[in-house]
Amino acid sequence: MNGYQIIRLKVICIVFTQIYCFDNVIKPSCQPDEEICEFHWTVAYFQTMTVIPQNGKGSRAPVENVNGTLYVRTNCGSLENVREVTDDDYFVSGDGRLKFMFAINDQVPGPSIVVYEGQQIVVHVHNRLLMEGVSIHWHGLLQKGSPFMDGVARVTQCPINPGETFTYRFKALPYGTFWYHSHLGAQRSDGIAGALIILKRPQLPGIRQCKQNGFYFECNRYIHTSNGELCAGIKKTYDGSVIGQKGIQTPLINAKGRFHEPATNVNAHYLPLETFVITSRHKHLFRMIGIQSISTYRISIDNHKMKVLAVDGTDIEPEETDFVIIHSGERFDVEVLSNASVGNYWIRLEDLASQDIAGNPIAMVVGYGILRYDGAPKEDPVSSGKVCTERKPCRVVNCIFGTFPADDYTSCIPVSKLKSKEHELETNPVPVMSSANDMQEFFLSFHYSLPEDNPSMVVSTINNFRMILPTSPPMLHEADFVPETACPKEITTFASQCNHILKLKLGNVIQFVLVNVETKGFGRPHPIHIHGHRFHVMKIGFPKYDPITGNMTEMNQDIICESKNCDRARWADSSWANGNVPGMNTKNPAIKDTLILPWGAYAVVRILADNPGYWYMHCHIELHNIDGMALILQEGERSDMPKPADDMHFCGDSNNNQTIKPQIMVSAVKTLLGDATEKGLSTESKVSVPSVVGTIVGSVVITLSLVFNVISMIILLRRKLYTYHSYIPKVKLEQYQNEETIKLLK
Ligand SMILES: [Cu+2]
Repeated sequence: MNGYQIIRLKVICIVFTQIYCFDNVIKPSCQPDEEICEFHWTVAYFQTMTVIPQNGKGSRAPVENVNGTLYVRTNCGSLENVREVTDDDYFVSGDGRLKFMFAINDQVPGPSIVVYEGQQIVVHVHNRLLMEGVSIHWHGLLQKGSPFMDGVARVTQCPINPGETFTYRFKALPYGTFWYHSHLGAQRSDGIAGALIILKRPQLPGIRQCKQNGFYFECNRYIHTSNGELCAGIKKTYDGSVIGQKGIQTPLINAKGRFHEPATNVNAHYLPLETFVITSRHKHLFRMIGIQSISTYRISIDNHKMKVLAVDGTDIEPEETDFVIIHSGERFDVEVLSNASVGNYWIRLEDLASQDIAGNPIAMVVGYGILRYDGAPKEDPVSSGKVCTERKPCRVVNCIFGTFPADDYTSCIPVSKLKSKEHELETNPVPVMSSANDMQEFFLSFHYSLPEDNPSMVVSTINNFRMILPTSPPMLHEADFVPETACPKEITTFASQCNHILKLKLGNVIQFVLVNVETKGFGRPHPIHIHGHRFHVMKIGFPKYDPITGNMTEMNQDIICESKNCDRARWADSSWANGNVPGMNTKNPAIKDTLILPWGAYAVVRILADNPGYWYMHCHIELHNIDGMALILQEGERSDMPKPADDMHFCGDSNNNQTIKPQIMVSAVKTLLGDATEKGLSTESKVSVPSVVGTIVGSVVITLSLVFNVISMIILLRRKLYTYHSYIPKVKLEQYQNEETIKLLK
């Protein structure tokens, strides 16, 4: 079918380790000459370690380990009726423990979208959950002209409620490695996420052409409860910042891993690991995507070096390295030359939590994948990890701190040292301000804070504001959004819970100074993500470290903080204002959409305000985002922004609308009905004289109010003051308004 793509599951597997038939080789979803690439998705509940019946019908059956062999339990009440798992069985193993998750089309990772630059992506998302709403964000896509398709529930759209279908339509721009994920709760790391690869057009001259599209390499972590449940705070990394979480967490590649219990040293060796089969003496591209909720992974491949070619979808001058660190939301395109002996090699994902809370060294949790040369036996590798010595030190790209301990013999290449390719800067030049009048500078401090109503706990904030999402999406309003709860102007001791909105003037150069001066004991790196833009990483100002231990000893002093957590800040040297910060790379900085902000550091990033819309900006650690470490950028006036699609419906506090809209009447009727119900007017079991009288009175009130509303609208229509908003669902009109009203509105 033209322009229509059906995802097909490959159900024939060759080896045991490929029981879950996620094909890690990237293949285009549509042909280059097709204009539209269309997908149909259903979001539903999902369980790992359960087999989907081979004919696709009927109940799932649990998969269990019996003495190192996997069995399908065909009878839920008994272990007697079992059969061995075969290559035809399709199941998601996770780390071997059953877990209740979410999934799109029963796939984890979610179905991949692989399109060509400029194609229109159409995704119909049907929510078959029973209780939860969902929305899908297309991480890294600019959404120019389509900000209402950005997929942030309560910012750019209403959640897609159970039973509803929402259609996303947007251009596949720019090219590169991107991904998509749910933007509600912890659904992202609990299953609703996948790769979105935009391929360069084959005929583009002068830029890197991929002979192969590469492999999916989607990193996630697996915990045995919801990713929204655990508390942070019992493990630390080299600089002393807190990066661990309680509980078992298995790093996964493409949803595969092996549960390891340190206390008993039990390793689930019988489970499949993601295996990348490569040919010898070729270059192979791995598109690494950080789906994980909170963990920071250091990735390496035994006996192989890596060459980083792109960060967050943007080409950089290649950087050879032994390790790449990836945090939540980031992507790295990495090239590997297969120049080792034919064999199997471990791919390692090390969780960088290296110390307990007291600072004592602990073994890092490691997840594994397999790099298998064509012709090598289908068995686990026996290779050894990297050894870094004084004579042969290692390199790591994208540090979460400034330096490793001296005896690690590892040097950091921070993102601020990476250089963009020239063609990237031609299409996305470094924003430069001509005067102080065409720039805005915002200091944003990411930290934990105490809420006034419960000072015994900490909450996640930016500038001491804990983001409360609006009840109605600003992107769907006709006029400028008025915060339902405005943030205070003065510095407050406790966190303020409010709609944190920053207004950007269209055409301005925007310089964000991201600050992380968290109190010792709470400090941790935050991966900061901006929607609707790719920013230039002008500078990262690191703190001071102990060169022997790597511990952070003094926060960076370039910034003066007006409060303990830098909620109001300025440059220590006033001559640095107006964009004159020394040490910035103004020539060829890396361009990203998600950046690790190390503890004790600041980062200077720039965008050009050229994309009118409401854009979310937040820490990409799932718990921090849920907890309020977020804000909304209002870019331009509402009149500068595109109008929402016709079929987008409205939700939330309609009183915020500054034009008269049908929802106001809907709300009024709902309120009246609600009041009547509360007073027992419609409760059958409470029939009494007063209630009968109340029912009559209530009915009269409702009838009069409906008549009043109809008359009001007729008057308003005649005065041409009434605006009909086509994105209000008809079902609401039909449900709450009489025929005459509907006729008038049509
Ligand atoms: Cu964070």
